[in-house]
Amino acid sequence: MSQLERTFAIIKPDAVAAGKAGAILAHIEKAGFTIRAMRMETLGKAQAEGFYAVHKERPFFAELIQFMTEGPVVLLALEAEGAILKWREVMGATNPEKAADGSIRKLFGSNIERNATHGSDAPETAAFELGYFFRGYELR
Ligand code: 3AN
Repeated sequence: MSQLERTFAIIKPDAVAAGKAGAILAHIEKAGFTIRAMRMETLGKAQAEGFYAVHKERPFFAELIQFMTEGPVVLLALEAEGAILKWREVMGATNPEKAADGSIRKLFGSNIERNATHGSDAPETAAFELGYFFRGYELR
């Protein structure tokens, strides 16, 4: 039996700066997610580095941190049955060129780095990422 689940999402600086946050939120709700928590802020360097700590050895790490701190993002807790996998599908592949037609990254992403949205990739990362940005009382 499928179960209600929560995942963590970010509308990244490229999409917010392009004025696409509203369209992406509409897409999220149309896809059947409930928005359980939401906040807009500009991430600091240490905050972004902590969030992406698993990628710190990757060659693109410094560039990724620069990008993620360049302007405001929208932080989201999304709920649905099978939310983690479902949100990965709705977003599409990391590289917008390879993302399925109609997916958020295909519609709103520019390249593999500036790809409009983030989504947790597993239950453990969803728990870490939700807890990293939201307080317990915000997630009731
Ligand atoms: P996803 O966000 O689809 O889980 P990850 O976890 O491989 O993808 O990458 C995390 C983030 O790092 C991506 N959302 C993207 O912004 C950036 N990224 C991934 N691969 C590259 C790359 N080859 N060059 C630049 N940035 C990248």
